[in-house]
Amino acid sequence: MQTGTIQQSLSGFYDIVSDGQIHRTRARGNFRKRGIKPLVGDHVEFEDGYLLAINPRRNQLVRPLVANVDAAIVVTAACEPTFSSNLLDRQLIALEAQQISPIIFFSKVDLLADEDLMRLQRIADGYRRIGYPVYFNRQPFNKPDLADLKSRLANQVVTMMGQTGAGKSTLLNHLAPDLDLPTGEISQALKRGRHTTRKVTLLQVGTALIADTPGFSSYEDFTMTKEKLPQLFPEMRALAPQCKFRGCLHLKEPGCAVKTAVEHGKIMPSRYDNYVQFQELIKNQKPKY
Ligand SMILES: Nc1nc2c(ncn2[C@@H]2O[C@H](COP(=O)(O)OP(=O)(O)OP(=O)(O)O)[C@@H](O)[C@H]2O)c(=O)[nH]1
Ligand SMILES: [Mg+2]
Ligand SMILES: [Zn+2]
Repeated sequence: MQTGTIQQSLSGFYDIVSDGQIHRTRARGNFRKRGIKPLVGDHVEFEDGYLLAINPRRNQLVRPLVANVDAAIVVTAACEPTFSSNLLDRQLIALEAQQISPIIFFSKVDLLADEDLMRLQRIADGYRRIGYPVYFNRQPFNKPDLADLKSRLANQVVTMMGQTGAGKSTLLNHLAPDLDLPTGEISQALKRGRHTTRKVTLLQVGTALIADTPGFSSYEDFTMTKEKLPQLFPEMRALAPQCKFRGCLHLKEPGCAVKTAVEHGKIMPSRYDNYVQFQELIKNQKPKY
């Protein structure tokens, strides 16, 4: 029996990395019977070309479909496609819910018009104040940023995350030029709604394992409860003990420290607006059986 990590899956086969070598395996039939799908990132046991067992997962994302990651690089286009704080916050809470550390990487800052640069810079600073590592630089893929990012990722399992065309594969190519991953044409990808990257694949980048992933055009993951949601916003989580009521949802309650912080400009209005919208979405969700 050998152990390893699933690197990619293609049409019923699972490639497993074990001691730097790749082994192509098939899943034993009873996984499907039990409704278990092996995922990229799974720690597994295998023997003679058969995947035999999956170890319990530390965490698991639905989009991208990947398991057991420490951190995620949320590649966020400053433009082309237009920046959306709502889409960014949806991804951040999905990561927070799985205890995956988000790293926000703004792409295409070089394409911003002068008048938009200041606005986006303020937004980037806002996320930095929350405590997230944020990369925002008008010189795309400059050496200091790449070196800083690489050292941050050392020895970690990481996933790329973000919209189609945001620049996930492009960033990976800058981190490790040998990868030579295919990248898309900006305008073309958006028009056809096509993904350049088609499947999740774990790649060795220095001492890190990083999953390149297909992008998405929208992001919906509201499986958390309304009580859990405020805990997925670090700046609200920090203030909640100062709210008058325990379990304050920061909506209509009096004496709410979060609402006061929004009024005083200490919490980004966009974050609070998105929070309120997400609460609404959770409330209106059809119950799943
Ligand atoms: N000017 C500029 N172009 C960028 C930047 N980042 C990415 N691009 C371009 O954006 C296009 C799309 O990049 P990709 O790396 O293919 O995007 P992706 O996120 O991997 O897309 P999917 O694989 O479809 O999910 C390519 O033409 C890149 O050259 C950037 O910072 N500045
Ligand atoms: Mg790609
Ligand atoms: Zn409150």
